Amino acid sequence: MSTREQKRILVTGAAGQIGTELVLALRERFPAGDVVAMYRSSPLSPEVAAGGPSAVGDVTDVNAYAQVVAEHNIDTVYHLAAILSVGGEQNPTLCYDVNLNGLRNVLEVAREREQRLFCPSSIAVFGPDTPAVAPQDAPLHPTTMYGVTKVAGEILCDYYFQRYGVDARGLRYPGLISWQAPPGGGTTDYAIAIFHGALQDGSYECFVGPETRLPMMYMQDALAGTLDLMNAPLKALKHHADFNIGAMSFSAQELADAIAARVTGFECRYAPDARQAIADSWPDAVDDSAARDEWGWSPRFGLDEMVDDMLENLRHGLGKE
Ligand code: NAD
Ligand code: AKB
Repeated sequence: MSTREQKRILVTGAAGQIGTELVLALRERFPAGDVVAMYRSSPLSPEVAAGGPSAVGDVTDVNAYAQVVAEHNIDTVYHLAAILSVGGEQNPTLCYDVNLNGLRNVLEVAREREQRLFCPSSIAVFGPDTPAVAPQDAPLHPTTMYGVTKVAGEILCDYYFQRYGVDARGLRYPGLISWQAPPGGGTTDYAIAIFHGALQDGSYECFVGPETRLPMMYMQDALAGTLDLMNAPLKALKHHADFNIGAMSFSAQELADAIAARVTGFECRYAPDARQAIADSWPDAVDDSAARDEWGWSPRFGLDEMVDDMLENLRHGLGKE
């Protein structure tokens, strides 16, 4: 049960990797006409565009954003618009502007209109001094601008909750693996591109080394966790915008081996580039006991289940069944 009735929902960043699927999941759960997909320049997927209302908007323009919210009488916001880790190192100023000034605009409108808010964080909040299994409450010393904005974003959400009572919640997603929409410029994108390489070319050149181990999650689990956190009673939560959630942890080599066991002749080569340093600054896995204790987090997909499902869906899309 929801803690408050959700009347009209806005998803920012609705053309992105998560937004494309979250909009569809929300439209299954709530009347499709009440879920508004907001995008900026990248187009919405045909399914999202055809399945309910949409709006063009830029979260760094507070007046234009507030107008979208007012026009659609928005009650709950899933704020996914962001610049990810690789894009953030290419343009740190843009990353700061979208991820922090944009979030502040979203929080200000949430405060004025008493909205509920979901704002994802990331394993990018952690830095090289984090233990291999990242604790829930650890010192946060990221080395990317993306990570800096995610740490500050968590703190900003907590500030708006403590000071103004804005019910802002968030998860530190691991690298998310999915097949419906392409990833948006992250360090963990190799764990998706490797599937496309395997099915299209029979090979993949991986931009991190074989020993690189990171926390990862299949999109179906990420969507379920997002909706479950938003449905949790507020009084059950001790944390708000900074929950670790884990599902699986594997090295690039282990992923390549799992694919090779299912795609005859697949070969993975390794050519680490600048993204290796970002991957090396993140933990191998996370301790998600707070999410399990406070709102019942429990993932369904491990490495084998994820690889089977990815290959089945991508083969279907490519007509290679
Ligand atoms: P994405 O890059 O695929 O999508 C982000 C969307 O935001 C894009 O469609 C982009 O056009 C839009 N956008 C950028 N600037 C904007 C602006 N100024 N105004 C409005 N829209 C703008 O990202 P994603 O993977 O869907 O990630 C969504 C959220 O989840 C982000 O906060 C990200 O940090 C977080 N996250 C994602 C992952 C992952 O593996 N995908 C992991 C951890 C955290
Ligand atoms: C990225 O690699 O930038 C994202 C993330 C883990 O936040 N996928």
